[in-house]
Amino acid sequence: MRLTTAQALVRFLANQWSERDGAEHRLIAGVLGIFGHGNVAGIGQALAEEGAGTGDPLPYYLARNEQAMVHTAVGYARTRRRLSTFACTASIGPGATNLVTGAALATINRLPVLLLPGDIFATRAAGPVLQELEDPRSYDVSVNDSLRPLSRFFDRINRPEQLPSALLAAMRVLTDPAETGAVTLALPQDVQAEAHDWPEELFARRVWHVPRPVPEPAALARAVELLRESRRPLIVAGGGVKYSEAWTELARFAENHGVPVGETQAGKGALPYDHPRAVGAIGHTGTRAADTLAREADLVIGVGTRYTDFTTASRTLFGQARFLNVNVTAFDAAKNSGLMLVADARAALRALDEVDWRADADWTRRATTLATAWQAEVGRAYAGTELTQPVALGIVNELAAGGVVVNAAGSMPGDLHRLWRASDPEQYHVEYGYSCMGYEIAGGLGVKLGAPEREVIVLVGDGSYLMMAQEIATAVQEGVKLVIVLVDNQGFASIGNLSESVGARRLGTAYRARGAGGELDGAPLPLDLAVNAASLGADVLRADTPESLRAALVKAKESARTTVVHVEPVPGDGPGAQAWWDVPVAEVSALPEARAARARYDEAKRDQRSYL
Ligand SMILES: Cc1ncc(C[n+]2csc(CCOP(=O)(O)OP(=O)(O)O)c2C)c(N)n1
Ligand SMILES: [Mg+2]
Repeated sequence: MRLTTAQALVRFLANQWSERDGAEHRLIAGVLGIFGHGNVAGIGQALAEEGAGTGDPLPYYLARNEQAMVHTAVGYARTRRRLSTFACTASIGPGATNLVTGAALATINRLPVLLLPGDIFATRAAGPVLQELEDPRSYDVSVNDSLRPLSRFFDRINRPEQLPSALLAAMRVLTDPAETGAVTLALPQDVQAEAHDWPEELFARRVWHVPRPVPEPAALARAVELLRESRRPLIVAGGGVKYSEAWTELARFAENHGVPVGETQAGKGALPYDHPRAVGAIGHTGTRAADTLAREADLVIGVGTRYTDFTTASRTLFGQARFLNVNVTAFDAAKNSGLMLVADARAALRALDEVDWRADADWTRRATTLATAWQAEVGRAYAGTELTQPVALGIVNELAAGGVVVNAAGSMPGDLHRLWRASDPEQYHVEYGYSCMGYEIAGGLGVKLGAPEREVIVLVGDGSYLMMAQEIATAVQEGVKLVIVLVDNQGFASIGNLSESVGARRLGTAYRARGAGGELDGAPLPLDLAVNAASLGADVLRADTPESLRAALVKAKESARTTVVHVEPVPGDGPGAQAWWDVPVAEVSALPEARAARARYDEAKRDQRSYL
């Protein structure tokens, strides 16, 4: 079959399916893109020829920023439990390098995305091409090589003949739960347009079976032994529980064996907040219940977690525990010198559930008491007559039943992790692997594309909004409705507080004009982000009291259009961090507050463990 390389690529992608538990899904749901000379005549032409409307196998979505389109693909892939994703086509040069942050985010979060940056001439016939970065040491380098360390598979298609094997490898990695992440096929613009005779079989319908690896019997036997020795076990539920859709097995295991369950950001909602074994968020942004138990536990059963410093409170939690790590990747299962149970979360929890063993009844009871006390604290933080951030989150929480809340960076992820009452496993979507400012709206668009039946409520700080709000235009273009709650506190509340705590005097963390003395401490900037949102095509409502926020959210939910609710919260915090986070402080300084911060730091650092 004689087609261009780009036409063959598009036709191949339209015929790829994933399968797990007997259900098939389109592996590539569509193509997000921005055209330029590196892709318009290749992929652009191919999509136009194959048909790229919503009724076609590969609908095309015009995005506003290449980084944002990776966020959209990630939001979609996470919502679809990694069984389906988008391809992202970018032009040469800046279009391609704009993918970099998105690629890192996808790989860190173990979420599949297919990146298709245009690349410089394979023939080198007309180099240097517009936007080409030349490396004097080699012509075999382009800016796309910056995607190599961020991609779980990277290939450059310098000849059409290379395409089939590259495509098969790309699909394998996208659908492998242990390997998945960003997958990049760099596409020289001349090769995209080049014709070739392809074997018909390349375009056959192909189904990629997503495995559920079972635990190896010997490893399972070792795990059972470890369980039997434990009296005070604690589960850390991570994103792997959700990707595996293992929440029923998690609940059953926790119930049958009396094991309390703490949750990471990616795992939050694995159990409903009021499940008798749920103790809520764990780690630096954890609940007092989970963090207290973490300090006393004799066994931590990590399920699908990669144990970031937020989860371990920079290795100051779990001081008395041994680790049993259920993970589909050996890399994560081996962390903290844990006993490795390399397996799918659902398969492993089913196997472990067979064991005749229970936690001490006192331990299980104590977990319940602590969790109940924490819920009372959440109730107090959510109640209030003034519109503080926790009160605003409480109102969103109350009105988000059956929906999804989306967030990523700033002061809200911590508050959400500690406070949010997740009623079902789909409800909580906080990107905290990369905690990337700007993920919120673009990622929320992907969430909504993945779960159109759900109300998607995006929470975004003003800092994040200013970094990447433009996908509101894409949502409007697609008639995809988002409710966006823009929490405007005129700067970086999170980093402002962090700055103060490390002796950095809040430098450069508030949105202020340069003042008379030459510092960034002048008048507040005259920004009106509500007007900005309206200019992108959203409906806009403003709220400054709990009542007006509730009314605005009700109205936004009733509307069919993307609506931004602009909130300026009054100062007021909920419960703060219950465990430490290691952010190194200046060892010498002339500033007294920095010296005091260093003294506090040295003190806290003593609790850090090696987990060897
Ligand atoms: C792309 C990116 N740059 C920088 C950071 C570091 N950072 C984390 S939170 C934050 C401020 C966020 O401000 P805003 O969205 O207004 O949230 P707030 O802290 O005010 O709640 C910054 C700069 C980041 N997470 N992502
Ligand atoms: Mg802010």
